[in-house]
Amino acid sequence: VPENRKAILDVLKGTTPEHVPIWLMRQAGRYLPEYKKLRAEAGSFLDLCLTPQWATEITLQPIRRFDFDAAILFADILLIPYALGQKLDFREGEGPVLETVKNENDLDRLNYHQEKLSPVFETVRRVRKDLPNKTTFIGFCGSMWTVACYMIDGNSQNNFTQAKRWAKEKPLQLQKLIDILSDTSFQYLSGQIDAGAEVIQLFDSWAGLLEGDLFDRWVSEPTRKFVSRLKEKYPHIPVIGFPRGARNKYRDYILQTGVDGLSIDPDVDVNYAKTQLQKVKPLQGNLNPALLVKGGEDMKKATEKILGTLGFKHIFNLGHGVTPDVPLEHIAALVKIVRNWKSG
Ligand code: 1CP
Repeated sequence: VPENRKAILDVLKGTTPEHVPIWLMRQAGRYLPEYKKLRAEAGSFLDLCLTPQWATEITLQPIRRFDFDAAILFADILLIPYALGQKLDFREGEGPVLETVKNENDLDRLNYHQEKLSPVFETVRRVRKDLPNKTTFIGFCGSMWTVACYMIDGNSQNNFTQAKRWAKEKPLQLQKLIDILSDTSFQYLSGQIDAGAEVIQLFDSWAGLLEGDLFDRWVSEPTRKFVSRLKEKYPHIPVIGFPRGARNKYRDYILQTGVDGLSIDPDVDVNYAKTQLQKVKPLQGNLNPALLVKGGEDMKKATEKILGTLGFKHIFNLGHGVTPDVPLEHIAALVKIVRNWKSG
């Protein structure tokens, strides 16, 4: 096997990889003792994201420990609202809190300063230099709808009541915000790609809050436009979309948006995934994060079911992020099962 073949790029480009690749969403973070140590030293999560020395180290920690097929940039989807001038606070044990955007006036006051994010691009350059050749480097941002949710409601505590109200009752106002996010996220991802990101993942964590026409309008359509803009400038960079919780809309999403790969949550039935989604594009994900906590036979069986059904046109991953209570040896066991799997 040539050293510079990247299994993840193979899958996304429609070539059969040497092995089923694996990485885990939120693979950098609080389940790792070496992360917790740096987190305590840094004090603030934002400082951790915006100090290249720290962010580089944290991006590489899970690669050193588990030899995943991809590294994902250590950053956060809320850095865009931060660069737009919204006050952002990460409270210990509580998650992020943003100042809220309430009306057109607040929208007019948003002012994007990409230089606030220049440490992120420096991190990308450093990570790319230090990564093994076989490891793919994934850059990311939040999708427009999901970032809008946080900007409008401030946090996830109230189930994004206001954002859903904007979607139904204030479409012009929401469109204005979506357009701002589309322009700024495009510049931000261009910076990541120019600095060395090889694949982009769009996290649409709250896509599942919308159904039917509202999903089409605020998830699929902005994503389609955004992906086509990225493709025009960077035709060779694969894009993975993750409209978490999209249920029966996953198929519309994969048919309409132009993404190169689709990440699926644990609620998607694996046989449905094979017949209705994987026929269209390669897939990623699906293993329930709770099974990684459990480990043992249950994890093994579920993993082999996914491998046996989705085979080599799949990037192995969880259906959502790693939880902080995961035993490290379960991750090592999972990587081993996936790496050694051969189709029957
Ligand atoms: O592997 C990695 O850790 C990569 C870096 C990464 C990514 C891809 C982080 C670091 N955050 C994200 C994406 C992200 N951030 C999403 C999309 C994916 C998902 O649905 O989980 C979302 C919704 C956020 C917003 C966010 N940031 C939350 C969720 C809050 C909520 O209530 O909705 C939280 C807890 C954060 C903080 C955060 N971001 C990342 C880490 C490691 C942490 C924990 C910070 C800490 O150490 O306290």
